[in-house]
Amino acid sequence: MSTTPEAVPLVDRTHGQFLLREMLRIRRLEEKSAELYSSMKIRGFLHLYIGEEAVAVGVAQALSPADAIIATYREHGQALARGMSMEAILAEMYGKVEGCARGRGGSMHLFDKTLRFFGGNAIVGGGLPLAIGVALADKMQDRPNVTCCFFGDGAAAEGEFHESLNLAALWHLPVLFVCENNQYAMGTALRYSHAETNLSRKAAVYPMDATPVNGMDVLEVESMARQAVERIRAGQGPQFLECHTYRFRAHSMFDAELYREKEEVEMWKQRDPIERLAHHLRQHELLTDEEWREMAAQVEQELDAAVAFAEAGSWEPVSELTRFVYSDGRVA
Ligand SMILES: Cc1ncc(C[n+]2csc(CCOP(=O)(O)OP(=O)(O)O)c2C)c(N)n1
Repeated sequence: MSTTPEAVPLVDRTHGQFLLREMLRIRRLEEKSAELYSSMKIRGFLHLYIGEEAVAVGVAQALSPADAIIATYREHGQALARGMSMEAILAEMYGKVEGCARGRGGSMHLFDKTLRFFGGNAIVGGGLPLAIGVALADKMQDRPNVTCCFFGDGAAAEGEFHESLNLAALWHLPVLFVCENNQYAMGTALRYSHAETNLSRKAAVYPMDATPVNGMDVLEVESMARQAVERIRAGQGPQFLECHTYRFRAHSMFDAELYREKEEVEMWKQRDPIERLAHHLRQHELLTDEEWREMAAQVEQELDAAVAFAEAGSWEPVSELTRFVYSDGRVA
């Protein structure tokens, strides 16, 4: 019997269903966030990750709790995949004290020191130099940790990208660069802002291992991320993954999406990472209809509980308003 990669189940039942559930949790949290935003429960900016779930979930599998993560403003998915609760995320977006940053950061600044999830960053490319600093600290103190930095294709056009990759390669830092190449920086397509649109090739000049990855396939992302992290732990220096992905929704809630054709969006929706994995698991009898329904119902329960938690949360009293504005001088 001939075996093609398609014909071989790449995961066992438990892990396959775990990956599917994780992606579904992100998808539903994001869809609910859009609803809550429209009803003005969530204010400020809101950038949704719908379509890109396989990247966060796949990469999260390769990291240990001691590793650090630095993300962008499109980071709800990474935070959830890292282990932050839906409650803490939603309460943060509501601006409630029970949020992961006491409601002071909001959607773009999810942060949890105990999870070593160091943001959520509103500045395009701003996470890259932070990742270099965290990784340098680990290296100088002989800790075997990896720092994983997520950023978009737009960030790869910033000066910080080049400075950070240069230092990571020069100092042989344990950084996993995860470029989420969804092809657009707000309304600017890659080809209008990058002379070299092959971002892996751009990274490889520093030099470091740079690998293109199908970011719509969670199994491929997990496998590539595991291999890259292994190489970092084996002392082979920084690694770069260019995950080709797509956001199904607009850049943020304020975006008329005039820069791309509906047909293009529809074409990418055919590659939906959740449907793709569900199909794969069904095909290999690793998921029944009953299990799929059960999973969806559990996610819905979790989401309802998180909304209730955020609704019931408290507002910071005005007397606390200037707290944390200046450091009290203690070293954390
Ligand atoms: C330094 C800086 N310049 C410009 C902006 C405005 N801005 C916000 S998001 C964005 C696009 C970034 O695109 P990309 O890095 O590809 O991430 P994506 O939104 O696609 O996830 C821009 C230009 C900003 N926040 N920071």
